[in-house]
Amino acid sequence: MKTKVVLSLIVVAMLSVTTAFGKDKTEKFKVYGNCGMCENRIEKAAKSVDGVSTADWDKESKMMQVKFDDSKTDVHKVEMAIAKAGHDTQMHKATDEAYNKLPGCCQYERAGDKKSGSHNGHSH
Ligand SMILES: [Cu+2]
Repeated sequence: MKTKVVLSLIVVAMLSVTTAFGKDKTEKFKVYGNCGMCENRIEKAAKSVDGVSTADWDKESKMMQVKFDDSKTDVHKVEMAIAKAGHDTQMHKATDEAYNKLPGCCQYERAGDKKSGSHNGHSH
C-alpha cells in the first residue's frame, strides 16, 4: 500500500517535470507508404525538420509518431516535409511528381483524390 503511494507520487513528480519543460510535444498521424524503404524515407523526412527529436513510422498501421519541440515547429511542417518526400498524409498530399519519383515498390495506393498537392481546404 505504502509502495503504491510512493510510486504514484513519483509518477506525478515526473509528469510535472515534463509539463514544466513543456516544449516537447508528441503527435500521431497517418502517413501512406508500403515498406521498410518507405519507413526510412518517411522518418528521415520528418527528422529533417528542425525541432523534431524522434520520428517513428509503423509500416503495418501506417501511423507516424513524432516528438518535437513545439516552440520550433508544428505538426503541419512535419507533414509537409513528408509530403515533399512523396508520401501522403491526411492533411498534406504529396505532389504527383514527388509520388512518381518513388521506387515502384513504394508507390502506395493513393486515396484516389485528384487534388494532389493541394492543402485540402486549409491554408498556410
Ligand atoms: Cu517503400
